Order: sequence, then C-alpha cells, then structure tokens
Amino acid sequence: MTNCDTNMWNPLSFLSLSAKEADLDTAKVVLVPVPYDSTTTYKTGTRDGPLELLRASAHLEDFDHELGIDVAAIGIHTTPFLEPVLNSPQAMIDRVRKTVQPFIEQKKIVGLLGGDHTITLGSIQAYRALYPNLSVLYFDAHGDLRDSYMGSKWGHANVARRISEICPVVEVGVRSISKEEAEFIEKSNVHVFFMNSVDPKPPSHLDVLAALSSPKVYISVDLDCLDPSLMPAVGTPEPGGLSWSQLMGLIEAIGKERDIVGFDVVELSPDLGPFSCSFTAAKLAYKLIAYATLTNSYE
Ligand SMILES: [Mn+2]
Repeated sequence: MTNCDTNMWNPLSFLSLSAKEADLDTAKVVLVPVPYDSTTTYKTGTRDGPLELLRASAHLEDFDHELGIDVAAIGIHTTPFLEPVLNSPQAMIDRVRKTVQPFIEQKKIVGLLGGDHTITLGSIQAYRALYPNLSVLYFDAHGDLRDSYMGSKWGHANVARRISEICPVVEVGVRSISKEEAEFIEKSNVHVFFMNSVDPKPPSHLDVLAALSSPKVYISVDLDCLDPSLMPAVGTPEPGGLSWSQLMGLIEAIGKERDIVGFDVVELSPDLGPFSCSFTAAKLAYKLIAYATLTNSYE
C-alpha cells in the first residue's frame, strides 16, 4: 500500500506503486505479469492469476517488519501484461525469453507472475544465457519431469525436465510423480526433496543449500507446493505440502546465503479458492523481492 502522498492508485502496479515509485530506470526488480494458461490439462483459470495477485498486492503493508525494510522503496516496476501466444507453447516460451532478457542485461531482478508453469522455461533460458552457473530451486507438488505429456514436450508437466537439460534443478515439496519420472530421477542429477504424507517435514535449509550447485539461484514457485488447505486456488492440488512458514524458512535461507537472481510465482487460479489465496501469492512475491534484493551483488 502506498503512502498516498500522490493520491494516485495504480491497481496494475505491484503494491499499487505510483509511476514515479515504480520507475523502470531506478527499479531493482521488474515484474512481468503473464496471463497464460494454454497448456493447463485440468482446471483452467491461471490466466486470471496475475491480475488478482496485483490487486491483492495493493493491500500489503509496504514495511516488512521482519527485515525492517520498506519494500516499496526497493524499486519495483511492473510491466504491462505479456500477451499470450496461442499457436504453440514454444512460441510463448520464446516470447517470455525475449521479454525477460533485456531486463536481465540491465541488471534487473525479474519476477514472472503466472500463468501456468510453462512460462518459467522462457525466463530460465534467458537467465542461463547470461549466467552459465545458474541453478534452479523448483517448488512444486509435482515432479514436472515427464519427457512428454499428452503429446507435448512443452507443457506444464515437462517444465522441470526441460530445465534439467540446460541447468541443475533442485525440487522441493514434491509428492506426486509418475513411474517414468521416478526412474528418470534415479538416473538423472535432478535432486528431489519429497514430502512424506505421514511426517511432512520440509528438507533442512542446509541440505537444500548443499544441493544448489552455484551461488546464483533462480526460484520457481508453483503454488501447489503449498498445503491445499492454505492454497486451494491451483488447478491440480495435492494433499500435504509445505506450510507458509516452511516455505518462508527455505526462501529466507536461500536469500541470505545465495544470490536470488530471478523468480516466478505461478499457477494461481483465483476462481478455484477464497480470495485469501491471491493475498498469499502476493505476499510470496513480496517476500521473494525482499530476499532477492537483501544480499544480491548481481555480478
Ligand atoms: Mn505443480
């Protein structure tokens, strides 16, 4: 929420920041809303995710009492919504890559607001081109490690598999995989921290840090990594999953020990849950922004 000294209200700008507060030249963080859900295989609606996340963000407090910082003062620029390409997921991934790349070259931390998980691949392709030593921390209930699914190699069920072909991936929160994925994990170097149904503890911060092979980390959060009692507004919910504090604990540890160079928050499907889900997604983006800028040397 802005301090209202300008009496201006921009609902399509994260935290409803005014044009001056959200100026691209001085912004450290660029948010790109991507209302794309063309590869969704069950419940659609993630196309409405970015708008509802941004609307909810207007009601967050600018001051983060845990870090003692004014998040609005970090400099957060929200771009206009990226128009979906409907003819193929690969064309959409390419559009995301081309959109993100110039911002990375300007040393901005780019956050995608999805949209289905497919969009992550475009951002990671752009980051990987500039950071050969990038590693990806992938929060998800699902492995997303199928080579192909429903005839496509480029849908939301294959995202982590495609990422693993270009850089190291560490998955957290996983509690649903196919036999093919289980066999792939055995022989691949993808590090998967599963959530156990009976004793659903997250992995320790130290274990996750040890699994991340480089200091530059991209964090992708599929909101279905969270317990669906907290986050029902996703297309393919899975029982169990991370609590809010468990997810925050991991992100805090990564933010303090590594450079979070980019991130995304994907799969919010607002019509499938109470409106608190949009607030949770907005607060998650807010915390990712805060921790990404906390220690980011960006060299
Ligand atoms: Mn998922």
